[in-house]
This record gives sequence, C-alpha cells and structure tokens, in this order.
Amino acid sequence: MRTPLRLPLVAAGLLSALSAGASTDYRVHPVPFTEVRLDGGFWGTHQEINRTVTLPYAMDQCEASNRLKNFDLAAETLRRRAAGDVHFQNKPATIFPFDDTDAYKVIEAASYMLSMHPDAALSARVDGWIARIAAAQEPDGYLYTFRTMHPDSPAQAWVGQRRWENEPKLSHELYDAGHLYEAGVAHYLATGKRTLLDVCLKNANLLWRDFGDGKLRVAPGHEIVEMGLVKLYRVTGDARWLKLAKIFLDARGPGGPAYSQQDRLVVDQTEAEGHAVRANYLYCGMADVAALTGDVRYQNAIDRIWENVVSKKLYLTGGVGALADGEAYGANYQLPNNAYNETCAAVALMMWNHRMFLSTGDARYMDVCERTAYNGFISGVSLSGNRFFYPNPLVYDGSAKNNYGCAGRAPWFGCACCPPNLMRLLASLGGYFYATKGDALYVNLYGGGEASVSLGGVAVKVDQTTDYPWRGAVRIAVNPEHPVSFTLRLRIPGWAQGRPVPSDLYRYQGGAKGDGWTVSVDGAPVRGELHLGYLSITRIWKRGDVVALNLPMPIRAVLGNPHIAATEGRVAFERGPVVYCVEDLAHGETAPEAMAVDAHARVESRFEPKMLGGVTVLDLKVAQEPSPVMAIPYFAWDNRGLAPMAVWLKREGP
Ligand code: FUB
Ligand code: ZN
Repeated sequence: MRTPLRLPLVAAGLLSALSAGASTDYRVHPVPFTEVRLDGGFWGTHQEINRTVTLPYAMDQCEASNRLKNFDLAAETLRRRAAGDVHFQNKPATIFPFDDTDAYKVIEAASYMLSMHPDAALSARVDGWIARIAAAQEPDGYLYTFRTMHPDSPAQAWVGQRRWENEPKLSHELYDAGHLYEAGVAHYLATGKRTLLDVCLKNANLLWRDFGDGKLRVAPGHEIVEMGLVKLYRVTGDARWLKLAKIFLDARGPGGPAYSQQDRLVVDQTEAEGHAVRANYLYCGMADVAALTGDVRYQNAIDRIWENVVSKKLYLTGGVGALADGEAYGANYQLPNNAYNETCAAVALMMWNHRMFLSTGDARYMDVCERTAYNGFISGVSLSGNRFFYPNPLVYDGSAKNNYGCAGRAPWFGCACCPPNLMRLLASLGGYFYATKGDALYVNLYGGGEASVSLGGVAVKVDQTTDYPWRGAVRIAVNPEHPVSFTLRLRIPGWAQGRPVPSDLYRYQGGAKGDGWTVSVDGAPVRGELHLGYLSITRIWKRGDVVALNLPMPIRAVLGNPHIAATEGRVAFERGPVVYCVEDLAHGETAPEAMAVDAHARVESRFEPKMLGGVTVLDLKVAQEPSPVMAIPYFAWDNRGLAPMAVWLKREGP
C-alpha cells in the first residue's frame, strides 16, 4: 500500500478569510483507499475487471469517439491564432461541451488504479493525454475545448456567446473544471507529478480572478466544481479554493430553476429536486463546505434533504432520479418501476452518503451507500466490464430502447458520463470500507482484503476474510504491531436488524425481525447495545486477535410504503444487501412483472458458482408457473441475453 505524496501545505491561518465558523473538518476520517486492498471476493473481482478490461476499453472509446481530438482541435486554434491566422477555428468533433470530462474521469480512475498497481505503460498513456489537455488550455487558464477551438461564435447552442454567460444553464464550463480538479488531484496523489495539477491551478486562478471576492455571481449549472475545489484546497492548503467553493454554493437561488437547484438559497432547500446528478453533487459540496467551515446551515439543509430522499425518493435498489424527463428526482413517493435512475446519480448518492457518515459517524448513511453499491450502482457495468447501463430501471419489457437509445447494455454512449463515473468510484471504493475517529476504527463495508491503519500511534493491519454478500460470515483478523487499546466499531447493517432502509419507505414482510447476528472475539461472544448502528468492542488488541461477525441472511420479502403507487400489491425479494429480480430468458407467456408470488411462502436460495460470476439465486414459487422461477441479483441482469425483467412482482394473498 502506498502513502500518497502531498504538496507542502500552507500551515496556519488557512481559513481566516472565511466568514463562517471555526476551522474544522469531518469528525470521522476515512482510511484512504490507498491503504485498503480488496482481494478477490465481490469487490476485488469487480475492481480487477475495472482495471484490466473497463479502463483500457474506456480509453480506447474516448480516443475513438474524438474526446481527445477536441483537445487537439482547441490547441490547434490557439497555435494558429498565436501565429497570426486570426480567423482560424475548428468545429467540435463530438456533441456535448461536457465531453471533455470523460477524459478527466478516465484519468481519475486510471490514477486511482496506478496508486495501487504501478503500471509504466498506463502511466505513459495518461501522460500523453495530459499533454494534449494542457495544450488546449488558454494562456489565462481557461479550459473548455468547445469555445477555445471555435472562439468567434458558439460552436454549439449550449456554449453561449461569452465565457460563463450560459454557465447557470447548460454550458458546463464549471462542470468541466470540477472534473478536471478531481482528476488533477488524483493524478498528483497517485504519481507525484504536477502536470495535470498545474493545469488545474492555472484554471482555478482564473476562477478566482472572475468569481472570487464578490466579483461575478454565477451559480454553476451542473455542480461538481465545489467538490473539486475542496480537493484542490485539501491538497494545496490554499484557502481561496475553499472560499470559492462556498461562493459557488451561495450563488444558488433564490428564484432560479429547481431543475438545477437554484430556486432557493441552498441553506433553505428542503427537498431533493431537479436533475439528480447535479443535486447529489451539490449535497456533496455542501457537506464538504459544512465540515471545513463549521457552518451548520449547510449541514442542516442536507440533513433535511437526506430525510426527504430516504423516506420518499429512494428506490429499493438504492437508485435515485426517477424521471427520464430532466434526468430528475420525482415528487414525493413518485417511484415508477420504469425508473430512470442514472448510474451517475447512484455514484453521486454514494459519495454524498459517505460524506454524511463522515460528518456524523452514523451507520445509516453507510446502509444507504451499501444498498446502492450492491444494486443500482454496480448494475451500471456488465460482468464482462465492457457493456453499460445509463438508466437502471426496476422493470424492463425485453425490447425497449431505453438505454440511451439502445436496447440492453450498450458498448458506449454519445453522452458517456456514466461508464467513467462508475469506474472512478469503483477504483476508489476501498476508501469507503474503514474510517477512524480518535481511537476508534469503524468497519463499514465487508469484503475480503487487508487494510493498514494507525490507532493510538500503533500500526494495525486489519484482514477481512468473507464471501459477503453471498454469506454473512465475516472473519476479521486484527494485527497491531504491538498491543494497543482501541475501539472497533462494527457496522451492523440495517437489513440485518430488519430494516431495509433507514425510513418507512420499505419494510420486510413479517416485521423487523433481524436480531440473529452475533459477534465474538477469539471465540468469546460479545454483546452490547448498538450505538448509531455500530457494535463497539473496546479492548487491548494484540496480534492474532480474530473477530467473527455472523450476519444471518434469510430471504426477505419486501413491501413498499402504501404511498408508492408502483409497489401497491407487489413484493420484492432481497437477501443480505442484495436485491433480486426475475429475468425471463425464455420470453414466456407471463412477463416477470405479471408473475404472482405468495409473499409468505418459503423461498429457497442456492449458490451457483458458475452462473453470472458466482451468485446466490432464489427459487420463487410463482402462481402461473408449474416449476419454481429463478430470481437473480438485480445488478447482474442482462448478462445472459436481453429479456423482460422485474424487481417488484405481483403479491398473491394478503
Ligand atoms: O450534464 C452532464 C452529464 O450528462 C450529467 O451529469 C448527466 O446526467 C448527463 O446529462
Ligand atoms: Zn451519467
């Protein structure tokens, strides 16, 4: 495991320029993904496919679809005009002005992979991309290929006549900047090279010139620059970047479109609204700024918005953003099964929930994060690693071209935001597993692999062995360099306590039974009250100590809140954190969504090592079918051929 490099931080008085609150940070500190190695198992396997298949595939796609060419075209315009050819301009080689971000996201994902797996060829390929990106940057730091290559008039309707003019709507200039910063910081931390980071800082200086200290007041049309600026602040210690993030938050509303969260001041917002990716990135930025400035108004607002999401706008699969129209959150309880649920919205929801956990140390946020991870997030990529879903609906008729114009998993998209977004989160998922606060170590996610942490000044290795999510037995070997006292906090998932989500939006048939979990240390049972969803074990840990967590995984029938029209008279099934669906490969007479199942009937499960990479399947007794019907994990649908699919089946009987 590698320790990231850091720029010398500007030590003192960083936040004196900020008006709000005291200098502070998240109460809980994530153990960086660079200290967590996921071996084999569910996530280790997915990460390896991500690194060995999806990454090179996505790099080829970005090149073949002219994402990189746009940078060359912009650079050419700069060069030719500087040489006196003052009317020279190029036309974009792609459709959207945010296509630059696909390259940035891929570099970010590649950087996370390079942190864990040094690879000279990959590093050189990334360096080549960075050189092309840097060449497209204007002398004052502006970087937005669609304008730079075609400066005399907008090359595309969204671009606007002048810089920033269309930013609150559709230009995506600051969205491009945000993804650039996320990539630049990741690349610097992974490689120690400043090549892309310097591009970021030049761009951020321009933003400071134009927006800093009460100059232009512009609400970013598509948020993410706020999170990106916070990362720049963390890596450089330059307080201007944090201040700028706050300036962009405060520029929103009142009186603008709800679609881009500009109808009210952010501190007055109460519901998740508008475009779901934009919204969730906004809430991430608010969490970061709340943590770093101590300004509780941002935290209070996202607390309210989070309650709204988990109690009224969250799918059982952990997806959000019900509506294709506007790629948006729907009204309260508007959760149709033909959901949009963009993969990017799932990515952003996980990022937001992780931040909410870091603010509070409350496991319910990691419950949501885990639900999304195993279901509506990882569904976005095929098991082969080179086919993708943009929307992640809970029902499918077997033929609709609902995947950005494609029926079934697509090889790529004209608007290719989702695949590289999934890649960057999957590559850094180890960072969601553990966290520390003082002398406490939180274990949030379960999966085979090893982590290195420091507790009470002592290096501790934590080694998980488990077949989670297919089995609930988790063995955690705790190996401190020498005996040390600390508290191990084991997350007992909400589902293991009989609560699918931290609200009344869904419930298990038969009530909140779920107290069968057990924990032991070196064979001695540990009992105790859960606090904020964790079982705490405080003791002097010594090399060779073993914690055994056992989470029984009965198959649970799930019912929706009566306010959700789409789940009325229906039932879904889950086991552990995994949500199931029926996909009818035989295209039989009864479509899955018309299949009737007795929610009280006993359901059998079995592990199928050769199916879908090794999954546990369920055998459901369906009224219309003589033999049991197999249900598979939702995330794995459309890996055996395109077929009708449904998560929510008809409920027979009471
Ligand atoms: O607008 C940029 C990205 O493209 C959004 O995040 C996605 O929803 C897609 O519209
Ligand atoms: Zn997307």
